[in-house]
Amino acid sequence: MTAPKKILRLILGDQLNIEHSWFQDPPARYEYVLMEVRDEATYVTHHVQKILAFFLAMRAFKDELVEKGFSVRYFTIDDADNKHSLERNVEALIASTRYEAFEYQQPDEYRVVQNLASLCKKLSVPASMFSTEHFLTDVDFFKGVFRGHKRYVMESFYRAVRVKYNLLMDDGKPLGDRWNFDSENRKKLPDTITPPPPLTFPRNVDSLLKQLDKLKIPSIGSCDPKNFPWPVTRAEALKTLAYFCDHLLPEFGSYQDAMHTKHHFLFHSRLSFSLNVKHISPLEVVHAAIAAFKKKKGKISLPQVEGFVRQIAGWREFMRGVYWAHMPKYKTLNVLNATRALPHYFWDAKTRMNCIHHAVSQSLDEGYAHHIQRLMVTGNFAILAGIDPDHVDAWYLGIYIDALEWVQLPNTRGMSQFADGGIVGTKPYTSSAQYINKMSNYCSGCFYSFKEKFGERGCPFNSLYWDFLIRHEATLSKNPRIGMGYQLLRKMSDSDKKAIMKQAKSVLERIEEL
Ligand code: FAD
Ligand code: DLZ
Ligand code: SF4
Repeated sequence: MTAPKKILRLILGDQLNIEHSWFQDPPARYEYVLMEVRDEATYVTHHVQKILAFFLAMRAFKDELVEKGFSVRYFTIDDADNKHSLERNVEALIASTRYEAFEYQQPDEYRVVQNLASLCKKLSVPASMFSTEHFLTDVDFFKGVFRGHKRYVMESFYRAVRVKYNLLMDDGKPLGDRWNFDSENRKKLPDTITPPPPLTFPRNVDSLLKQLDKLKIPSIGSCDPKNFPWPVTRAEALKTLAYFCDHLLPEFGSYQDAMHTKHHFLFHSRLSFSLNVKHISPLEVVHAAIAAFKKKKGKISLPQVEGFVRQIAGWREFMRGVYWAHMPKYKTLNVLNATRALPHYFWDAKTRMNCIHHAVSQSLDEGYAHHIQRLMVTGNFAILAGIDPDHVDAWYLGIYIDALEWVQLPNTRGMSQFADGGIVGTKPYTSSAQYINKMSNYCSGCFYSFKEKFGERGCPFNSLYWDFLIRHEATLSKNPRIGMGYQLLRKMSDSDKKAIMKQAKSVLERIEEL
């Protein structure tokens, strides 16, 4: 007697959600498939720790499913039958006639949605798509918030999410009678404070590293083979969340914008990979933080927890809304017509600009930099220098452990590079050395002087900042959010402006030598 046909269910590398309702269904009817494939491992040059993190997390998820009695087909990267693309592997499995239907969860990336939709048209069995049951909001919610509005404002969206989920609310009003505590959350790290060490999960990854090497999977960055640090299971993600609530949340908001040469993680949660692969849900993360705040009143203040909830319930969901509202066009936007290539120090950190040196070398060593390093150091330099947003995107999408296009693209092309002309943010996030010096200890150890614009030691950020405003005056001068910059520029004499433009030109001519 032939075995009854099963339903084939695909699980992508960023769909490792054991709480999904799929796993309440009777195991005997389904076969789950996960696959390590060259297409996903090479569509951009990823950081080696990112490839390791995805493969380790997928392997651990497979083990968990098998332990729970589910039937799983797992393609390892060196599997002889592996066709190295999601679609080709599914096609081959379906061709075996062992399955009566194909099911998958909605991918987060436009590219994968399109590929799977075309695959389904070719299959000989019925196919259906399911929700990932992960996010707090969907496309309709995003559209609903902004219906009738000329532009998106993150703050309005965030407030709507707070109300919808009753997060930090008090009888219909925001707790503490304020929605936003940003102004209290912008401190430099004083010498007297040492942030707690990050919670890590040391693993020996020597054999997997050797395998990637043997298979010639390209990568950037480094990894200590004996000490792969990131959480790659739900249990580890939950430990990271608990550690955050106990040790880091009390100072999270205050120092969320601070940067330091010695303390890379400061009070940040390091939860982005776990969230993005769906080991943990945004709702359980914000609920855990709010519960810690309620339990430890006095130790954790409202601005700390509000700052954290804003990142997850606000920015993360908002960015996803923008991505789906504007893809595929978003990926081509370049309103500032930036065309320059990324200089070599984005790949080797060899530059006398101490801020870039630290932000890049840390990213190469750890696959991580926090929000302000990404926005106000590397991103700031890229927009000021007029780097092509395609190059900037590829760098960000490759280098960070948490980088997936749906969240990387609006952050990079939108918020950081203003290549979308202001869809995500109301103004370009640019600054001179003044801001970097205010928020970090980078400038004190730098070859360049944060106070100078000119000469050999003039900080490149200074001349580039003013030159950027001059270059883009036609596009940006009417923007009220950067009115201050243009007011100062108007007071500048023509000869000062000429000197700045001359200095910026020379900086850009020497961009590879800075
Ligand atoms: P925390 O500071 O502890 O914040 C908590 C959580 O809030 C994060 O884990 C993340 O899920 C969420 N969050 C915070 N800021 C944002 C934001 N702007 N957009 C979306 N979620 C946010 N985040 C990614 O997950 N993937 C990316 O590819 C990515 N690329 C970025 C590129 C640029 C240019 C910038 C400026 C930001 C980018 N971010 C990205 C957002 C942010 O930098 C990271 O989420 C954060 O640094 C991850 O570290 P953490 O978990 O310690 O975050
Ligand atoms: C990032 C990544 C990598 C490096 N490798 C794989 C893989 O081999 N198999 C897989 O299913 N997913 C991988 N991923 C994550 C995918 O890029 C992600 O699941 C899709 O882009 C959908 O967001
Ligand atoms: Fe960066 Fe300029 Fe400060 Fe040096 S002086 S660390 S280049 S901002």
